[in-house]
Amino acid sequence: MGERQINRFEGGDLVVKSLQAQGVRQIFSVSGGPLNSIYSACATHALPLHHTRHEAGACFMADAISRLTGVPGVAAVTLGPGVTNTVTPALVAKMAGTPLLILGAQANTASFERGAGMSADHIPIMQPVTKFAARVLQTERIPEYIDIAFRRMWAGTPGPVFLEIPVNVLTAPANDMELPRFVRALPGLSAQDRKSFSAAIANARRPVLLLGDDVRWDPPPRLEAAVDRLHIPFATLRLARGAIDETHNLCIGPGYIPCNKTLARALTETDLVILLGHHFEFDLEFGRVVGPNTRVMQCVIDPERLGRNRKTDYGAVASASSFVEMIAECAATQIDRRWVDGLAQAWHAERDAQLERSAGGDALHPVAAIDAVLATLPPETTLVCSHGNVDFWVDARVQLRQPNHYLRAGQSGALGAEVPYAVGARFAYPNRPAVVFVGDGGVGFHVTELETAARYKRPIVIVVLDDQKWGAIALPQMMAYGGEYEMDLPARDWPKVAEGLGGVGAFARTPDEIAKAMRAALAADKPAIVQIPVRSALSPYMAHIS
Ligand SMILES: Cc1ncc(C[n+]2csc(CCOP(=O)(O)OP(=O)(O)O)c2C)c(N)n1
Ligand SMILES: [Mg+2]
Repeated sequence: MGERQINRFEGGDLVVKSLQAQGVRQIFSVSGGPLNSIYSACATHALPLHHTRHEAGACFMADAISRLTGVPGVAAVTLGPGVTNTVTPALVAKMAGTPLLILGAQANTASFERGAGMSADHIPIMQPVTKFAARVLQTERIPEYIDIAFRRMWAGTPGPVFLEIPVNVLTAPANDMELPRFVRALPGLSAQDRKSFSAAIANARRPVLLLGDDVRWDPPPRLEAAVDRLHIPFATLRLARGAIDETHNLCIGPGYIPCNKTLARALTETDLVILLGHHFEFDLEFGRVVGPNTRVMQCVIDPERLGRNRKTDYGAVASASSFVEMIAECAATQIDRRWVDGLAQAWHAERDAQLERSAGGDALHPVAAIDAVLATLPPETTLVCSHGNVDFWVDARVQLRQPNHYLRAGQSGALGAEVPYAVGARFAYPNRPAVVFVGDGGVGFHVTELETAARYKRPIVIVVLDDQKWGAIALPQMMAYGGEYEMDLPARDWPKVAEGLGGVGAFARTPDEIAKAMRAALAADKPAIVQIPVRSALSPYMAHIS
């Protein structure tokens, strides 16, 4: 980053210093003239600035920073099309419940309503895809607005916020001032709830614990010990993937019914579902499989999610950590250990059966390809997964050993987040490998961010699982309509694309070739693409929801 050439303090300095006061450690952008004040202030105040290839890429990278570090990521984008390019990542963050601050430029207020170049009416565009969208009209109020944005971002379920700052507000002279820092404070479980909840857990014979999103933003210190002591089977959902080591003997797999029959069975047979930091959402089939006489205990930080889609018998709006404190002190339980151990074994058998069924065939089955890739990865790897058919196989195969090492767009199911997420992961943790699983369709969305990875020396590895089609759409289409309509994607040379963008690449067709190609890619000091031809095999998830 170049050194600053001017000697004045203005709105852009207030933006950068306010972000730093809030704990922000870097900012993503695609260059835009009205943002020059912010760029110059980044140099003055040593806030690293990373320029990406597309505003969506910048926002997805910032979202990855939020998810992996817990400190909100920030993207600054130019006006008009710069802002509209952020609509999808804002929606993804809103649906996933991840914090993200998007700063949008705006034309000089003196030209409002005169048709200034590039200028658009951003607030009504951003309002439905954010939790808060506002315009800052006074330079001296920049720190206050950024503080409000942080408050709104963290209130209830976290999510994205948008601030628009006109260029004359950014470039007006300003005075340095004391800057606010928002600190999130969460309510604890009340004494009354502690008492009634622990009595219900002590009396349960077949409880199941589902660990969800709140656990990511408020990691409970003694979670694994509490689970061990009570011998409760658990599943991890979405942002809480890896909250406890998923190779643990009480883990019954990922918390998504469509790719986990064992979980569906557990929820049918349980007498107490403990839903921590989550609600009965789409991937839990809105709670429909939970028996009518099963009691539901739910603890969430956002009252809006309490009892949503399925009534709760024991409900609390409280922090995940205070809830885990309660279960850590629960009295001895009536737990049916045979049932619990049988569930964990059933999940292992379900996983093993996936592998057995994948044998043979010309091209590799996705499961064989995915397992071969996973076997090459160091434990500190950040894994990123897209949303095609092959990626639902990944979701079912991967066993996260630790929290905050898995990135997936989530509820929005958006293709396109995956490559920028991996680059963002490399900015969050420069020394951890970042590996993306993506189909031959999904890779086309933001593969150009591989160039950003090359430019900033953040060598990600993109694994393209290539079935030569839009498989997730094609396979169910064939089942429902007896044909495929424009679903084929011709064989393309993605390693060559990597080379053109400043990286390296290789094809791999067998487990041995995968091991070799992955080792080379992980050791390269450039970003890499490993392209693996796979056969088109409908994942249990897609089969279930189609
Ligand atoms: C932004 C966006 N556009 C379209 C879709 C719909 N969609 C879901 S999966 C899929 C096919 C993905 O193809 P590919 O990446 O090759 O993975 P495959 O399903 O073949 O394994 C499409 C088009 C989506 N999820 N997100
Ligand atoms: Mg495909």
